[in-house]
Amino acid sequence: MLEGCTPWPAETAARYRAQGVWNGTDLGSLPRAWAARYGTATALVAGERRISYAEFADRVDRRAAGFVREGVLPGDRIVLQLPNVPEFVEVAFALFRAGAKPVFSLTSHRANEIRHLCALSGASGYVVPGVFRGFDHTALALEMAAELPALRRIYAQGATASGAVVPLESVDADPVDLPANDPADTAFFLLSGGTTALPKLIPRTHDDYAYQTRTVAALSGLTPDDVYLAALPVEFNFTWGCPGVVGTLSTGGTVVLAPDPTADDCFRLIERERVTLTSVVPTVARLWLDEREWSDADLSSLRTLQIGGARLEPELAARVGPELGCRLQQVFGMAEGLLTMSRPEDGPDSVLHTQGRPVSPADEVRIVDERGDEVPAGTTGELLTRGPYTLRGYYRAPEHNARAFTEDGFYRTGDLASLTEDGRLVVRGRLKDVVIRGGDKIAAGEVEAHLLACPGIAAAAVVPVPDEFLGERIYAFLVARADREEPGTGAEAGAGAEAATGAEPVSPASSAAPPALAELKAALHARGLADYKLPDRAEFVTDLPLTPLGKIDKKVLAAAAADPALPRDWKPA
Ligand code: OOB
Repeated sequence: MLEGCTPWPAETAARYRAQGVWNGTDLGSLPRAWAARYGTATALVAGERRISYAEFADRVDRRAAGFVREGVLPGDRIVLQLPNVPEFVEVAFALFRAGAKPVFSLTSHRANEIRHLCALSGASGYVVPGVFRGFDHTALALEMAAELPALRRIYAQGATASGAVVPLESVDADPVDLPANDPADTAFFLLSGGTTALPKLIPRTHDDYAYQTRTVAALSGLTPDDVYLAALPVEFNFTWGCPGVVGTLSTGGTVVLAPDPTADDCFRLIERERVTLTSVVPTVARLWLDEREWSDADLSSLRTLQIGGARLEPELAARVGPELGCRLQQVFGMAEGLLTMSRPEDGPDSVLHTQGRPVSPADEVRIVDERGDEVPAGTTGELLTRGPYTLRGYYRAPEHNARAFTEDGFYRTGDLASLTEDGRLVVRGRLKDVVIRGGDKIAAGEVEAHLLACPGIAAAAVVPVPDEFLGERIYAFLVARADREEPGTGAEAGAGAEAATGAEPVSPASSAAPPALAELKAALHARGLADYKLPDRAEFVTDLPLTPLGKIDKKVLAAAAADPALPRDWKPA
């Protein structure tokens, strides 16, 4: 296994193999195997392009040979940042074929995230979409290559060759013989939604991901007649493999790539391609339901709408069947592994009010109290899990791993949940310090670190605030530096805050009113933070409330964010 990844214990791995849970699949070999079975059937649709299974396998073979010619070696990490285009799928499988490990990045990632992903993974290559939605990814990639000596090649769509930049279209060569991958080895990296200031990388092995996609495809009853719409970004585990792109291709169905999840685009695609299955986050589901009233698109082909990634309100869940005319499947999942889903045979009450059962009989789920003791059904506690497709350690993160896993290998999800008597999961909340904004995960600590680096900020705490459309928005409580005037509170309180946080005294040149939200957003944007992480609201306070242990009391702050009428005169404990 790639150095820096944590294997399953030998006995556990042997058991999964003996049970046929892991069946020795090499993801890089799949396109050829699929082509042999499904040949001329349509594998991928994007706009007017239709790619058959045979063509897809040929393109993967040629690209894999192209990457090898560029010097890509087995074990190399390559950051992959492309939108929902066939090239994403081709490049991912070509890299699997070549034994290289793609690191899936979001197209919204900017310098802050990319620098970290490239540095942490030690990436030797970075695949970018050239200019996408007005942003010049090639220019950013060149900046990164100048900073990071290991980053030797930028593969850019639509670029001309120069220096480190290789046009992605030229990564193409006559197929060569390539060695098979060890199925137990890491195939690619997903990104963690994060709890810490910096995102973590999740190694997914050939065997574990093949098992996940196979299991979910079977559970969803997929057949070669199914048409899956990739409405959310393909690099999201939900879209890539629950059953998503990989599960659909594994069963001979057709994957339709949507440029974005808007109702306009997706309804048109559902009608035109006779889509049977798609997956969205609750925010998108709400947009679709609201748009449905105004649309005369024929959605009758749609059999199942999977909704997951964030809390789904039962009221919204109840609208899916009657208003979209399809079955709702609740999905609770994580890039780290564990997936729970409602099943076709589940009764309406369970589908509306629970997140279903784990997808594999080999999934182990525990709900524990603060002491780590298991709690009875119906009681809320932290969800811990281990199983054949749940990671045993983040990549190159030994210290974090020591906290994120129990001694016996259970992953501490940071989610609060309970189990029903019949083993269904009900997600109740979170322990982890994350904002889930329309399905995007934002680690509070990451935003706080950037806020603290902005001029005029002495202390920062980021909390979620409930929002009708996005589920949650990002709310930042800020303490201005002493030399900044604070509206309505004066400089005295600021001085107290400075003492509390140990902020450096600043030069008189910076004495001014605290920065406005727009100014802060501009400063964070200039620091290279992805836009979806920018605070939606910022409020200046004189102090941050503390728990008896001296930590910032985020419960108090979250309550205050949700209710402007609550007093802000908390005293540090
Ligand atoms: C999915 O994956 P991630 O890695 O972006 O986020 C995982 C976290 C979970 O730990 C939980 O906090 C939250 O997202 N979450 C949900 C949820 N599904 C995920 N919270 C409440 N209700 C749900 N149904 O989000 C993901 C990966 C694969 C499939 C589906 C979602």
